[in-house]
Amino acid sequence: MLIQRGGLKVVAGLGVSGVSAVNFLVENGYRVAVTDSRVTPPGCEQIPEHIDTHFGQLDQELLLSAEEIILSPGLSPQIPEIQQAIAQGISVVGDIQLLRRATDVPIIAITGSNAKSTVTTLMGQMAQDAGKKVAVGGNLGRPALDLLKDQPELIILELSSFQLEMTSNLHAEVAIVLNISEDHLDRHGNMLGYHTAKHRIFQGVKHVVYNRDDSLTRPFVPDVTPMKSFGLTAPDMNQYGILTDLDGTIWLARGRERLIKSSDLYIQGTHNVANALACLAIGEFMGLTRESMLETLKQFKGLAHRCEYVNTKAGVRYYNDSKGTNIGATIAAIDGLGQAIAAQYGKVVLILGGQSKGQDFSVLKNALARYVKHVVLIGEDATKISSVISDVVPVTFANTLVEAVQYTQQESEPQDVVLLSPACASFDMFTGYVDRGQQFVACVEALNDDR
Ligand code: UMA
Ligand code: ADP
Repeated sequence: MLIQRGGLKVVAGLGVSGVSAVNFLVENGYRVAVTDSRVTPPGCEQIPEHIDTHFGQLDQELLLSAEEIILSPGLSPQIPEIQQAIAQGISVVGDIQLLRRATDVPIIAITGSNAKSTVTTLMGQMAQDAGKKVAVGGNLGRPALDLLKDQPELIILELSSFQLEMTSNLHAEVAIVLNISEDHLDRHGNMLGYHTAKHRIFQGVKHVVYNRDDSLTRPFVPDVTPMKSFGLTAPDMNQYGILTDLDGTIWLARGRERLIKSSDLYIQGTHNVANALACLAIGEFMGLTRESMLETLKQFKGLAHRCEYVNTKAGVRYYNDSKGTNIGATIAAIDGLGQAIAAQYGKVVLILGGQSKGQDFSVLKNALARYVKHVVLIGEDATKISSVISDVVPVTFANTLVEAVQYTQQESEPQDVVLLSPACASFDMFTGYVDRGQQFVACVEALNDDR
């Protein structure tokens, strides 16, 4: 029997991270109650039966009786129930804060508007291949507190702006903001709010990696904090970047030293070169051997639905980038694939559209004009998007994804690639980006192999 510790911990919002927080607190002898606005919140069957639960709405009285509130990343701290608790001096934290308090194990902390999951997974693979006992999770899916069960010597976390908003003094061994472009402004109010949340990752950081192509990623930390940069330019001494031979061969490089050809990476596209460079810089701070990291880069196959090669039909290659849910991601996909096929005079035929989340699509025009020969639009904001882009690229409307894929076959020739990278949320037509990607793959597989 554990001794009860301290006052009441109230977990606000169940779901995957709420369940892990409840179970962690119970196992550590705290008095715990849970509240969630949903009548049957996900995971309610995964917490001990004796726990006091208040479902159907957030219970204000319970929240005000807490010594501390553990807030789900799915709930904004700005909601009145939480603001009232804060006004009464009650501490409000997230699951990442509980993790930091619970362990001294070094944390590698990764955030950004795009590429978080890819870089976190690749970094985890590099650490594992180099012989580290590593646990990988956070926003990636496996909740942070569950990672302690592995008794790791190293924790690698993908962190969202929602999680960082609730985290102070993370004291990460290495922290990185990969890139910053518009996203989640509905939650953070404006870019400043979003940027401020992301940069909380650097509080107390021991080593920093930043993206020198994106000035918003560089933190203001004490001068003594060791820093490394990565970028898609020739690197200064001890920094990571690219060097290009006269014959056009691109090398990932550290200073003047050529490390690996970009064509030897399994994951392709310029954005993935940036992702690989970020991992090499983080890995150097972690003391991973270079040979081992380069070997991992040759093997790592990337994640599903991120610029993933699907199949070749009638000589045309099809790519699934269903996780391209904002304009920043779609630009990276178009530029990455577009540059790769430009030498053979190939162009991109793009499927775009869905719920546009109020983004400014004029930002896409440069990439469209340069690399895209035709756009097939789907989803509820198709007309709105067309009105912004149709002066730079021919546009066709499709009612279904099946229809869209058939149009792309008509519009493409063997040197071209077809890319699904919608720059939009999917919930108007699909259950999520995974469903959208799987349906795209099925449509491609169903195409005739000849014209
Ligand atoms: N919700 C309610 N009432 C509540 C609590 C939550 O309606 O009382 C709703 C919220 O509107 C929210 C939704 O439930 O949108 C999801 O919250 P959840 O409780 O289901 O969340 P978890 O299952 O705990 O998942 C969370 C992260 N979800 C969010 O940040 C929204 C997961 O990231 C993360 O993998 C998981 O913790 C483990 O750490 C997902 C995500 O979409 C993948 N993240 C965003 C992103 O990547 O863009 C930030
Ligand atoms: P996140 O976890 O931040 O959403 P993912 O690794 O899941 O990141 O990738 C999301 C989207 O971003 C995908 O469409 C992917 O192709 C794109 N992407 C990957 N790397 C980059 C990058 N370096 N810059 C911009 N977009 C990228």
